[in-house]
Amino acid sequence: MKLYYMPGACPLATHIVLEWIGEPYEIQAVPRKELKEPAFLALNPVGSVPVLTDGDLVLTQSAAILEYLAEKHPQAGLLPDDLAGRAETRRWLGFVNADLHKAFGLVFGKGAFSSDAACQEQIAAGGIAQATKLFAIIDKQLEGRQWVTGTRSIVDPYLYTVTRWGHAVKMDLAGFRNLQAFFDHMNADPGVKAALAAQGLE
Ligand SMILES: N[C@@H](CCC(=O)N[C@@H](CS)C(=O)NCC(=O)O)C(=O)O
Repeated sequence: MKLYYMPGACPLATHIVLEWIGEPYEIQAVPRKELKEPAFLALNPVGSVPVLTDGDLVLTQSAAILEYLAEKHPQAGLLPDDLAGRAETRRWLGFVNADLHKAFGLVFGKGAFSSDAACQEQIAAGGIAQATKLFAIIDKQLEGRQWVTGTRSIVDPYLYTVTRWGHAVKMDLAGFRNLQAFFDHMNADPGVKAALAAQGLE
């Protein structure tokens, strides 16, 4: 199994899950400029990471990759056995992948929407405002819970990754006590530490 990634970007979620699973895997950093070159586009025509290969299987899209890994390695307990538990996990995975991650797309990808600097700043500010609203919702969900759904799942590494972005862009997250406690315990997790170290992050 091989994970293609850029340091600190969304494949960090998959990387942490691979650590939690504990089976052998390889990682391959992809320089940003190579994402749009033919060799990488043959793996993912969108030109983005993550890509996970497993034998002949070439998988893209974080949600699909995370669910694939959880289903391939049920012993890791990262996707519940029961229907309602799986639905709840997918609900929060969708929230982080399709809502929170997308809000940060406006911040990191503001240049794709306008060439005007003032307009770009407005787009980024809109992304931060949206991310703040969404962090408030997940902070409430984390009240009394160590993990987003109550038990450790594929959602947690993804929320951790996106929360790192919030800190990286200097969002004021101090008011989100539960999110901060979640972030602190994830930072202390051996699998998280191993993935960060392998990506050259602190
Ligand atoms: N929908 C995709 C989004 C992947 C994505 O946004 N990847 C970013 C890194 S977090 C990327 O590769 N950006 C580089 C680019 O699009 O040029 C997923 O869920 O995996």
